[in-house]
Amino acid sequence: MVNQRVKPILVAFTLFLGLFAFGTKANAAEPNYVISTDATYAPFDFQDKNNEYVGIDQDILKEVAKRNHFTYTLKPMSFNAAAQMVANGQADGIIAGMAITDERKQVYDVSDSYYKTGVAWITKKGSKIKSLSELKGKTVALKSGTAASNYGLSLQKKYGFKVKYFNDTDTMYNDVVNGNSAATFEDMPVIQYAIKNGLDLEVKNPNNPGNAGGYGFFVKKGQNPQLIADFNKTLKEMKADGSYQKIVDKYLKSDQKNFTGSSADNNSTWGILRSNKKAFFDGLVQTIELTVAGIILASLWGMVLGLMGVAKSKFLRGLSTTIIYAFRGLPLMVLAFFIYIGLPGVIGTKIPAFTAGLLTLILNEGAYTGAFVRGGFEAVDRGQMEAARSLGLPYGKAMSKVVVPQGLKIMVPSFVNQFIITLKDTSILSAIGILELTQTGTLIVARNSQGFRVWAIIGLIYMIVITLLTWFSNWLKKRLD
Ligand code: ASN
Repeated sequence: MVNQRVKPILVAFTLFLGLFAFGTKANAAEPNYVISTDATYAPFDFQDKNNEYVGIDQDILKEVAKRNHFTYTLKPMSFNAAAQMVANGQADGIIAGMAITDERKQVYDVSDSYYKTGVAWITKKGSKIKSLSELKGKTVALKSGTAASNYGLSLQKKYGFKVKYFNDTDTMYNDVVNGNSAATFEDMPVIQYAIKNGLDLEVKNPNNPGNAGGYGFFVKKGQNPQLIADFNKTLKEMKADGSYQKIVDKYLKSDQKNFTGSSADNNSTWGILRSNKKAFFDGLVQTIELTVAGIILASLWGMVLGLMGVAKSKFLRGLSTTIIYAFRGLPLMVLAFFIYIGLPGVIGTKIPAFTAGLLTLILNEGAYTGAFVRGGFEAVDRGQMEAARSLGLPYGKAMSKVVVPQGLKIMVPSFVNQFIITLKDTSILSAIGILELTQTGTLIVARNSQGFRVWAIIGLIYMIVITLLTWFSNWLKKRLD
């Protein structure tokens, strides 16, 4: 009986997911590549005042695509996740101020070098620390998965410092500026650009960068040789015809303000709101889409799990307990990375970020929902079921007419609670590059360094949405009563 009730829900659920999975753009005549990038890595990859991705990398990539007649979908996120996307086949290539190293050549095919780099070690401006040995016992900030972080780690034993990891360069810099970390390691051209634009840090080895080398464009080993060939060919042409130098000059010879916007736009809450209204709005829409779809589908899935949990069949009850146990136990971010970055390497198909995010929400929030739904049904006095059965109602009828309605009433507060948690949990999905509210905030702060104002605005938007959601839930509750 439970099975029969569950079946249509499962079918609808599968269809819905299928729509998301296959709803991505069909290939036009020109090939479309997925290219991942570091969302905050000026002057190579960053968002400008119009919330467009710009930078030396981005301009070169645009030119390569134009001259070789392909289009691409850009996936900006943290560097570490962006690189893993290519290694696992989720993206075709990565351009992210990524240093060419021997270890990386084992995993990726790489283009010719397009920019000179090397690792700098950095302290706060005016810091008394003069040599690496003075870092003994102190904390050094590193960015996960980068060549600079590997370089830092290779010195750790010798100099005896502790390390702390960050996902993006700006947060890492800020940890040193605020005095929480004593030093950091980052690529020379990247830190020099930030210092030139007013960051309060100091490079200790300006003439002596570690692991000097170059930046390249990377694809997964053995895949997309055409992309590498196109990149190399166009890079040569661009160096010869002067367009490469023009791009470099555009970013290095002009004030960063040209890209970040005026101080009126950046130095007041109102200015930030006004100049980023489209980005805030788009982020909010993405958050709401994820929340609404997540709430509906996770509730359905949770109901299925809950009903299975009180079914007559021992097998179904066991299955429900196992699923709830597994998905309640997994941290949301681990699940998101597993689905988005891990799974495609095994199943051989790309999963769009939104689908991966939604699936994460369904599995995680659905497990919590399943647990309280099961509990709610169990809380309905056993006597109710017995009474219904003794009146001659078959099990299924007794369930749907007597137990379920009473159980649902008990569950309403838990549902409301879970809706709010789902909304807040969408922020964790920023880690897989979904441009929802939190990721929108990260990108804006990377540009204007106005952490306090931007996070206050983002926090306020969440509070407003949560208030609306609570009102709606209360209204629903009254109607159910
Ligand atoms: N420069 C870094 C690396 O080569 C990449 C990055 O942080 N965007 O590992």
